[in-house]
Amino acid sequence: MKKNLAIMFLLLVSCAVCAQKEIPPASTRIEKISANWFDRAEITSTAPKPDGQYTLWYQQPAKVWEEALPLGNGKLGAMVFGGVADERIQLNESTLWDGYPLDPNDPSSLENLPEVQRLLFEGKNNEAVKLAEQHMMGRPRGVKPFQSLGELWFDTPVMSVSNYVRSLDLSTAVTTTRFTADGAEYTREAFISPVDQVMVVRFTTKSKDGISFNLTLKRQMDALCEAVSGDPNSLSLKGRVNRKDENGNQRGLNFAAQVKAITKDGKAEVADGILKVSDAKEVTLLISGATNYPGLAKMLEGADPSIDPAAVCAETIAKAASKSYKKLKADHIAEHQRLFDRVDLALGETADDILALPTDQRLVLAKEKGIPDNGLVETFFQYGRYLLISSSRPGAMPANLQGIWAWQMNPPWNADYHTNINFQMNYWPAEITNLSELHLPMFDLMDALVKPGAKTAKVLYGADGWVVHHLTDAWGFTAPADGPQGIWPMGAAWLAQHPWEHYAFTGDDDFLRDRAYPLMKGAAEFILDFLVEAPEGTACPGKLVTNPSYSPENAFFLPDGSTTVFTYGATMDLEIIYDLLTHCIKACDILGVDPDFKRKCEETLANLAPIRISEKTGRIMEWAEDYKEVDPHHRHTSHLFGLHPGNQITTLGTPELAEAARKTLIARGDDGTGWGLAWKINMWNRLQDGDHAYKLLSVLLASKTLPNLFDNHPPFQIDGNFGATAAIAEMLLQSQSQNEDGSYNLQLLPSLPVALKDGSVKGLKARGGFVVDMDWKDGEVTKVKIISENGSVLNVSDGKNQFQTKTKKGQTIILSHSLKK
Ligand code: FUC
Repeated sequence: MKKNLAIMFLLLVSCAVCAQKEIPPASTRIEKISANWFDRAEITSTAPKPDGQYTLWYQQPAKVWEEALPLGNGKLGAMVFGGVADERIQLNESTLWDGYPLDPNDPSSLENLPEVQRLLFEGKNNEAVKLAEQHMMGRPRGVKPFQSLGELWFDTPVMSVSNYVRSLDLSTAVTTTRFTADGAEYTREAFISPVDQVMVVRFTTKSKDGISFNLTLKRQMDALCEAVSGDPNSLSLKGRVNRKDENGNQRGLNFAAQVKAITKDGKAEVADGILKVSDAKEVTLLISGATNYPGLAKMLEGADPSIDPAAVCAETIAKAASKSYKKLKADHIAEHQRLFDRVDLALGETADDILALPTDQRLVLAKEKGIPDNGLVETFFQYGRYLLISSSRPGAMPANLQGIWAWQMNPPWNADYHTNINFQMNYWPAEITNLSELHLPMFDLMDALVKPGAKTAKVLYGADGWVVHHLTDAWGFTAPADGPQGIWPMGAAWLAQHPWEHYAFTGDDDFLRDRAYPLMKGAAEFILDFLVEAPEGTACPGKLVTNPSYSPENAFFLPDGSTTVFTYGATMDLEIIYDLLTHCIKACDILGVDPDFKRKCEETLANLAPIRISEKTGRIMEWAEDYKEVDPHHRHTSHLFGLHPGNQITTLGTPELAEAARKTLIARGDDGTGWGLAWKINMWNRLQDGDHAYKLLSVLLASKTLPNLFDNHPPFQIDGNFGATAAIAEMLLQSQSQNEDGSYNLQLLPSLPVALKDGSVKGLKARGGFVVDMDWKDGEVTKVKIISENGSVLNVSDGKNQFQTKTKKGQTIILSHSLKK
C-alpha cells in the first residue's frame, strides 16, 4: 500500500514537472491572454523589505493581474508582474476606447414624458417603467469599453533564483524586481515618465553572463506585432479597433505601441515578431503607446485620420532615447515628487516585526486581526494619491472605473465613467490631499459633455442646459443606458459639485468665472426646466420634484407588494439639486452676475420638496413616499448624499436629520462593496464618529482590498481606493462648513478614531486655500501650522477650542495645544 502511494506520488510529481516543462517561454506563448500568468522560474526568497516608508513589496511574482503593480502617467499605464524567467507587462493607453460618437437620443421621448410623469404621480410606477423603457432609453442602450492596449511578454534564460523581491515605491513611482542567480544580482526597474511620455524598463546585472531575453508585443485582437523597418532594436504593435457604424463604415480607433531596446554591448535583432537581445551588459527598454483619438475637446468628431499612432510612438521614443537613463529617471522622479511629496502621513508606531512583512502578508494579518496596522493605513492612504497621480494628469483623460488599468477587451462595466457615484468618488481626494490640478481632466470631460448633454436635454426632456445620465464614455454618450435605472438625469448636476469644490479649495476666481460657473449654470438650467410641481394626492403637493426619478440603484415595494425602481422626487435628487442651486447662488454673488437666474434658483430652492424622516423607522426616507426598500443593505446610500458629499445634513445645523442619517447608516450595515464601504466611511466621518468610520475602513482593508492594494468591488474597481483616501483625510481635517461672510471653518481631527490617536500629517488642504500640517497625541492636537494661500479669514477648531484671525496671502500661522498662539 505504502509502495503504491509512493509510486502515485512520484507520478503526480513528474506529471506536474512535465506540465511545467510544456509551458513555453513567454515570447512564444500562443495562449489566450487572461488575468493569469505563469513564470517558469524556481523562486525562493527571504529578502528583506526594500527602503521607503510607502513601499508595496512582495517575495514572489504576480500570478494574476490583480497582484501586479501599477505604473502610469495619466496617458500610459502598465501593470508589472515582476516575473523572472517569464515577465509580463500589460499596457494601457488612456484614450483607447472602442466605439465612436453617435446620436443616442430617442426623439419619441418628449411626447411620452408627460404620460410617464402622470403615471408616476398616480402610483402606476411599473406602467411608467414600461413606457419610459420604450421611449426614453439611449439607442444603443450602452457604451463601448475602454480596452487594453496590449502586452509585452518576455523570457530570459534565468530559471532559478533566490532573494527575490519586487516592489513599488510610491514616493518615486518606480517598480523594482531584484533577485540573485548563480551568485549574481539582477535588477529591473520600471517607471512611466510624465515628462518624456515613455515607459522605461532598465535591466542591470553583475553577472558576467550579462542580459539576454526574447520579447514580443501582443494583444487579444485587432493587432499585429511587426519589426520596425531600419531599426533592429525595435518592435511595434499596430491595429485598429474593429468597430463599424450602421452603414458598415469602419469607425474604430487606430492604435500602436512600440518598444525599443537600447543595449550596452551585446546584440539585438528582430525575427518573426520577436526582439532578441543577447549578452548585453545593460538594457533599457523604451515603450510608448498612442491612438488617433481626437482629444476630449474634439471627441464628437471621432477618430482623427491625420494622426498616425505608430509615427507618434516612434517620435516619442526617439526623443526619449536622446536622454540618458539617469536623466530620464531623475526627471520622472522630480515630476512625481512635485505632487506626491506635498502630503506626508505618520500614524503612530507600527511594530518592527509588522513593518518587516511583505504587503500581501500585512493584508492577511489585517484580516486575521480584524484591523489593519497603522503603517498599512498610511500606505493605503498614499496609494490613493499615487493612483490619482498615475491615472489623471492635466491634458489627459480622467480616471475611469479602473483608473487607467484594464487588461481586457471588455472590462467590467466597460471601465467607463459611471456618474451616479463612481466617477465622482474618483475625485474626492483631489482637493483635500493637495492634488488640485489632477481634478482638471474631470472638468475637461465635463466641458466636452456640454454639447451632447444639451442635445439630450432638449430631445428627451425639452429642457435647456445639459444633462448626463448614470454613465458616459469617451465619445459623449449622455442618454440613459442599461435599463430603466439608467433614466437618471442627475449626472451633470452631481458632476457640477466638483468645479465648485475646486474653486472652494483654490479660491481661483478666474476658474470660477470661466469654467466652474458655466458648467454649474448649464447643469442648473436643465434642473430648473426638469422640475415639476407635485399634484394633489402625492406625498408633497405643490412642491417641486423630479419626475421620473430613481434612487441609485435601489428598488422598493409598492403597496400591492410588487417591486419597482421608478418614482418621483427621490431624496437623492432633491439633495443634489439643493447642493447645485446653493452653489450657483453663491457663485452669482461672488461673480456679480445673472440676478434673474439667481432669483430663479432661490425661488426653486424655497419650493423644493424637503428631505424627510420616516415616521416608521426614524431614518431618512429614500423616496418621496415611505416605501420599504427591497435590499435593506443596498450598496448605494444615495439618500445620504446630503450628508456626504453634500453638506445639507450636519450634526450642528440639522441635528434631527443627522440623527436620522445615523439610523440610516446603521440599518444599511457595516459591509458592502469596496466603494460602498468607502462612501459610508466618509459619511461616518461627517457624523464625526471616527471609530465607526475606522471599523468600516478595517472591513475595507481586510476583505475588499486585493494583494496589490487595488480596491475590490469585487471585481477590481478603483473608486474604493480614492474614496478611502479621501475618508482618511477627512478623519483628520474637514472644512465643508461655511459662514455668512464666506469663510470656512477648519475642523481639526473631527472624526479621529481611537486607533489613530497619535500621529502627524503634513500638507492637507482645506477650503479657503489653507495648507495644514498638524501633530496630535492622545487624540488632541499638539501643534498646527497653517499656511494661508489666499489671505482668507481663518476659523479653526479642534472640537473644544476655537481660533480666528484675518490672514494675509502667504502667511503662516502656528498654534500649539488648545489652539494657543
Ligand atoms: C454602479 C454600482 C455597481 C458598480 C457600477 C460600476 O452601477 O451600483 O456596484 O460599481 O456602478
